[in-house]
Amino acid sequence: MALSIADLPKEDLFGQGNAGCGGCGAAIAGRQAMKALGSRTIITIPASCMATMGGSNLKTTWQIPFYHTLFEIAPAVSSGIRAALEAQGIEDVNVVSWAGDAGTADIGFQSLTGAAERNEHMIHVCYDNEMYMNTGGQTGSQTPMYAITSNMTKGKTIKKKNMLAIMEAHEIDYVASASIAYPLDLIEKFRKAAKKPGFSYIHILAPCHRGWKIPPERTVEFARLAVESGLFELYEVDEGKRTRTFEPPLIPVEDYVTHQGRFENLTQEAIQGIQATVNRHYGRGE
Ligand SMILES: Cc1ncc(C[n+]2csc(CCOP(=O)(O)OP(=O)(O)O)c2C)c(N)n1
Repeated sequence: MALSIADLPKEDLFGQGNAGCGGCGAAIAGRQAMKALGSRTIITIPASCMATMGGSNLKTTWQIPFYHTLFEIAPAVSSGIRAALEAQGIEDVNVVSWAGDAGTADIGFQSLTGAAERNEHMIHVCYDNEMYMNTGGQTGSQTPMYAITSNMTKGKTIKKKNMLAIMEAHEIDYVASASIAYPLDLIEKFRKAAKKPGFSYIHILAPCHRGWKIPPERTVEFARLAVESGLFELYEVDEGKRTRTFEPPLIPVEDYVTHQGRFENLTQEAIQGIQATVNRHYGRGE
């Protein structure tokens, strides 16, 4: 039977009193994921907004053990935590590394690919706000083409690197994309990942209103428009089997990119180019 909101635990293991901006997409992702992971979870977080907003020393927003790691090493630290649990015969704990797009796809990539290759018993989460937000919104490999950032003020000139495809190529137990606008889909995917004996990777689109230059109260709405337009596909690769988990209505990509300040330089020609790429991906006639 399909999961419903009523089935979810009432307790919030992350979220209350966090130091994030109002309307922070990453904080919403954390709150949703913890509904699936539960209290028997240890989380490692490298340098990022999420590490900062989670607190430090004795005051953390996480109601579970939370380890703030160096930028490059969250999956390596999680691997060590899993080894320590195994040495003690403890089997009922989820071990999670939770990083931003830079901590996943750029500066944290070497430890991620190593842990995935070893098929460590853990979940790596990328919350993707498509910029380096904690240091002022710089461009990274997950920034989409044309987006204006603090260091590319005319817009990025190269494409977003496809991290989901890269992780799929590791042939790990489970790979999934998720969006904070589809909480039940997201929670279902975390539940599946938590049951796997090896490595899982979940990539969550979590808009940042500061970087995207959108009103804070519209964070979830833009996370939804990204999916509805087909630009961010919701799918999973479970033991090698690929399934789309939501069929998007394919609204025009223009409805997603306009009203985001970061795309204010986008030309009609560029929008048509993006639309053609989406159409091709979904096999829609051009
Ligand atoms: C080795 C290293 N390089 C750079 C930094 C500075 N730094 C801290 S957080 C951050 C950006 C993190 O971006 P991302 O992982 O996308 O997470 P977000 O801040 O967007 O939540 C950078 C560059 C650092 N702490 N360590």
